[in-house]
Amino acid sequence: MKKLKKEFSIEEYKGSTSTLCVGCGHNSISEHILNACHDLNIAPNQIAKLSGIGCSSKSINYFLNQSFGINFIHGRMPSLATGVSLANPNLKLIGVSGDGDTSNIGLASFCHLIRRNIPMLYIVENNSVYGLTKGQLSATAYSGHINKNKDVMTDTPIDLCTLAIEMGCKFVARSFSGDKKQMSSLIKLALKHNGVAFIDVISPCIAFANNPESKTSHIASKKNRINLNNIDIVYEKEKSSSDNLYKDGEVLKISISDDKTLHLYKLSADNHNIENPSEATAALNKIKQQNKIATGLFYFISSKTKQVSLQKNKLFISPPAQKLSSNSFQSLLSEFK
Ligand SMILES: Cc1ncc(C[n+]2csc(CCOP(=O)(O)OP(=O)(O)O)c2C)c(N)n1
Ligand code: SF4
Ligand SMILES: [Mg+2]
Repeated sequence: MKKLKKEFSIEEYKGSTSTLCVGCGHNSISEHILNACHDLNIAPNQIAKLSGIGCSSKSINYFLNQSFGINFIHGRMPSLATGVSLANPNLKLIGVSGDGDTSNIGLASFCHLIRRNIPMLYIVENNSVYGLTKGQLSATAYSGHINKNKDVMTDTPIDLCTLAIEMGCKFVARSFSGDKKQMSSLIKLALKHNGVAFIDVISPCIAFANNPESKTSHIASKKNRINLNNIDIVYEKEKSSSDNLYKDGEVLKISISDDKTLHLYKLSADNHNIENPSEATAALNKIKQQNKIATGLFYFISSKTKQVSLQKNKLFISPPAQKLSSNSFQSLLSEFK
């Protein structure tokens, strides 16, 4: 992708020092997010980071310290995002959630966010366990997955990607926390998308799900992964740096704005058409039946204009709040102590 003249240094995108376990996949994802924002030259004060509860949700503290940030209640980040989007539609929203936060306690909120197509990047840092509360299995754990505590997943797992496609999400992808190149391209494309851009990221929990029987350990995630495609965002007048990289596959070109085109490189010629939701779902199910994990951009419909489907006339919009003085704010807070 074309190098933009940077207005902000990389330091201005950094966050606090991570308190997560060393080697946790979530730490790598924080790095990918901050690097993508720096590459795209987005002003840090034009970004709002939103999350729920969990190690993954804590991670918004470890990037973009100069951006707005709210750590909300468990599973309700989508509701928060809906409110923030209405209050200030000009902010870029980055939501970070966990598999438990999204697929268990917050499943309904997730579905409604997609129905409303709130413009935001929605990342699930998926380790198939509740890391923060010591590794219980979450609803995304693959069939037969066993965590460190030797709990076995016997229930039907929820695949957040097929669910997102079914709910009408027009940007659905999966990647692996250790794949810097793919994560970088997906996040950059997602930050330009006018609607929910959902990325399910396999992010190994080294404390509770990195055992040999785990399907999302560092080793298993790499071994079981089938990557369907790679993407590149290309300026119209520029020749793609990776034009000849994937000689065996097809290249699909999708216009994403007046001057940019998405180049999608299929890694096998018979891989599905990413603009067809039924083909995308069928491809994911086929790979799941092989006990493998599909990654790549699964479904994408370019939307050049904002398409928020929130029916503003049906919502009660309160008049602008009066700004409280510092003293009044302190006295209000003291009432709740
Ligand atoms: C209403 C409510 N129920 C349960 C909890 C306890 N709790 C905190 S985090 C968490 C699960 C987090 O798992 P996940 O979203 O996968 O994040 P991870 O820690 O794995 O990154 C649970 C059950 C809570 N904080 N609030
Ligand atoms: S417990 Fe797991 S998810 Fe939480 S910080 Fe440690 S490795 Fe990451
Ligand atoms: Mg988890």
